[in-house]
Amino acid sequence: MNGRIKIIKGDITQQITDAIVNAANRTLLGGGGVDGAIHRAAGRGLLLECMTLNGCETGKAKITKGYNLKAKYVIHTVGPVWNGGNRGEEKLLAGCYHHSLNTALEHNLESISFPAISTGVYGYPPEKAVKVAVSETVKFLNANPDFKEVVFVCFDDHTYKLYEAEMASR
Ligand code: AR6
Repeated sequence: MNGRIKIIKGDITQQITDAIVNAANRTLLGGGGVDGAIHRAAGRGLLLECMTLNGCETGKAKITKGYNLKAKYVIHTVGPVWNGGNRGEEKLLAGCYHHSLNTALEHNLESISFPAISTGVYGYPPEKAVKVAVSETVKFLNANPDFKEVVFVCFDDHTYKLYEAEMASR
């Protein structure tokens, strides 16, 4: 991948990529975790724009401006709630990465930061989620050689180590 995938420990609201991805819910009207942090940092303009979007289906993505964030855009995606793994969770999570990356591309963006979608409140096992995240990202970067950078922003050491191990295994 020639250094186009970065894994860092940190806070997604501080990233300076063209877009940051929000692990939202279907209403797109805010919540806890990453969603709460992004809305707090972006300010009320973000909520007002989200109110015009009519929500978002699980596994899909919608884009807004970044308002007070360092990133110019927020791509909101809705991860699946983990229900044991036999309810199409993997395909839906792959859809989150696929649609977020393609939304960035459609808007001529070149860099994007992802949180570990669904691995918090939604309960997706992180060791399974990182495999989906990395595999969709590698597929996308292979198909789009001009896309500059995908950053996986990890909130804790455990998630960070899982991404490192997944990348090392490829
Ligand atoms: N920067 C980076 N990662 C973070 C941050 C941050 N500031 N804060 C938390 N994480 P979650 P989900 C990590 O729960 O599971 C919301 O209420 C966190 O440690 O934010 O997709 C929405 O409105 C975890 O590893 O998202 C939905 O209702 C990961 O980000 C629901 O939660 C995702 O945790 C979505 O749940």
